[in-house]
Amino acid sequence: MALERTLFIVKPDAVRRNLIGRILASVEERGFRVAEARLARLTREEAQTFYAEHQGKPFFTDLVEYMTSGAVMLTCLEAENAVAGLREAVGATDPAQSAPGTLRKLFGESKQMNSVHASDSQASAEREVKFFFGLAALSR
Ligand code: FUP
Repeated sequence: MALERTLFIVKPDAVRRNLIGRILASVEERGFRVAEARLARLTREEAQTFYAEHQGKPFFTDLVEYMTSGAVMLTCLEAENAVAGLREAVGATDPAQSAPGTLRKLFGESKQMNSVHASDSQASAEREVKFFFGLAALSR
C-alpha cells in the first residue's frame, strides 16, 4: 500500500480545551506521521471556501461562525491508507454516534463541536492539503 497524505484539523473547541497535544499524540500512536503543522485562525472566507460543499445547508452559517471562533491546529498527516484510516480513527460526525475509542467519541462535545476534521476522500484530501499547505505538501 502506498503512503498517502490527508488533512487533519484540531478544531476550535478542542484547542480551547488544551487538547492539541493529546489529540496529536493519539494520531501518532495510531501510526500517522505529522508531515505539516500550523496553528491558525481561519478567516471567514477561508472557512466558507473550505466548507463550500455545505453552502446553503441550514448549519452552514453556524459552522463558519464556529470554525472562525478561535485557533485551529492545521496538520497534514501521512500514513499508508491515511485517508480511510484517519476517517475510521475520527469516527462519525456526531460524537454520540461515533464508535468507542474514536477521537470524536473521546473528545467531541456535539455534532458541531466535534473536535476534529479529517478529509473524507482522496480527492478532498488533495484539495484540502493544497488549500492550507500548498501543492508541494502533497508529495514532499
Ligand atoms: P464530517 O465529514 O464528518 O466532518 O462531516 P460533514 O462534512 O458532513 O460536515 C462538516 C461539519 O459540519 C461537521 F464536522 C460538523 C458540521 N455539521 C453540523 O454542524 N451539523 C450537521 O448537521 C452536519 C454537519
